[in-house]
Amino acid sequence: MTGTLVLLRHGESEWNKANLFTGWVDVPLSEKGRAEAARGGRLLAEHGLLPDVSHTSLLRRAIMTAELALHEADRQWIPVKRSWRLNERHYGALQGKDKAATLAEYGEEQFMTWRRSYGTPPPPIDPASEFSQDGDARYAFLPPEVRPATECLADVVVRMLPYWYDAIVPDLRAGQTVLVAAHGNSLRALVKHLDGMGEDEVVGLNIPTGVPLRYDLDDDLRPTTPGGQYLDPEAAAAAIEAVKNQGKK
Ligand code: DG2
Repeated sequence: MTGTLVLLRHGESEWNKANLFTGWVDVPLSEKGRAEAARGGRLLAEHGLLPDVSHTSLLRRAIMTAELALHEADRQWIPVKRSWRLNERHYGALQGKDKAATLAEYGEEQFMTWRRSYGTPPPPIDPASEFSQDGDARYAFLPPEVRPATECLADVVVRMLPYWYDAIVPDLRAGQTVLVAAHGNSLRALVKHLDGMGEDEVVGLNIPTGVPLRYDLDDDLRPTTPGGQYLDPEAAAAAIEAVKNQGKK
């Protein structure tokens, strides 16, 4: 029997709060984000959705979210696997930039193309930028041609899917409840794949911070409920609106 998949975008980070493009910059959770992560864990416990294994990115906002949620659900002891393939989309030269200032400077169309288009990446980051990950020890194992300097969502799908098939699917096939704690855009890439969404459709998809999204999958790994089920649909709807409107404050 195929196990249950639970997707969890990390709680609000310090840079979500400050309205800055983050990408691969390794920022911590805000206090609100820590509370969101803990609440996510309580929701898991309340719904009897107790993870057997957890997968995160290499970024502390996802790592901490999984830890806080699992602590709250009394499952801090389960195995944790981490991969750069679950990292947030690399936001290129936008990393560290203010979303509202970027919107004002480039206009709504360009801003939304960079944020949500499937195939257009932002300009690449200058390796000398303080927000570049060049020289970051955690990516030293990646050959230079694989290490991104910017990514569009299509690029994220390509680098995320091998991890889905090689690491997450085997856990699901073993009948486990699998928690994937990751990011707005790496989860958009996964949801696009799971729900078989078209490139135009995924433009309108936003993932809220800190609300677990449950997917039950059939033997062909297709969702039995398309779009999955948020454990707190009201909180998810409010948080989705907040993500949509980023840059407009
Ligand atoms: C946000 C997503 O990523 O931003 O990189 O700024 O989920 O890791 O906080 P996250 C970022 P948007 O694409 O929604 O602007």
